[in-house]
Amino acid sequence: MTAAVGTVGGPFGDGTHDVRVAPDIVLSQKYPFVLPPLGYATKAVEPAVDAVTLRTHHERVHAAHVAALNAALAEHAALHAYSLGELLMGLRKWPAAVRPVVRRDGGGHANHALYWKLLAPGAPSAMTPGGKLADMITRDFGSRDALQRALQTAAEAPAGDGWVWLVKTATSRLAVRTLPDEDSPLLEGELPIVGIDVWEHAFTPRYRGRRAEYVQAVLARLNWDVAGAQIE
Ligand code: MN3
Repeated sequence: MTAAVGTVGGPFGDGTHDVRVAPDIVLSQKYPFVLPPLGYATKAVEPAVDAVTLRTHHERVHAAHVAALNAALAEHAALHAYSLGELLMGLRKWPAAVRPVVRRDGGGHANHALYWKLLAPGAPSAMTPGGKLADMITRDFGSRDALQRALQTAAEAPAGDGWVWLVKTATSRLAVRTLPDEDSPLLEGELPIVGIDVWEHAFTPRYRGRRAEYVQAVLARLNWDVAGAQIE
């Protein structure tokens, strides 16, 4: 996934995957926004996320966020100069009519793009956090296991539709957040590092509401290089 962006209906299952993905590939996109390719086969992250769920989620749900965002921004030419990251961080500055769409569909676009990158295809790896991120996890959580427990606990919060996040706060600390719907941590000026879409996946047949089990499965194949790249 070294190409900056893909197109709707872009390549699937081409087997290519580059873990050294720039953190802001999608956040730097400007109108018109495009759906990035997964960069791996839809079966490649089974059993954590099954192929049907992955494909539907990418081709329909994520694509719908992109289409809705483009449709709404078509009439707001003044916003075409801003990147997706700027649109989310500056939400309060935009016309009231467009704010809900930027929040829901701009957030949905950015959130899902990061989530796809964070899933490591192929056999579950023994990948662990490294570099600066590893140091920050030790400093702010004590250990990776403690971070995992915090993320699993956060996933159990009765947030309804939402995501569990590991963020870098404005004071450069790591923190776990549970945010509703498609709210991006960027709305509050916090940098997304790990984002786990809880709602849809926690209720697929494989998990049937066992959210902690789903979060554990995702973390077991998390691409920590991608997570680490978010703060480099
Ligand atoms: Mn989703």
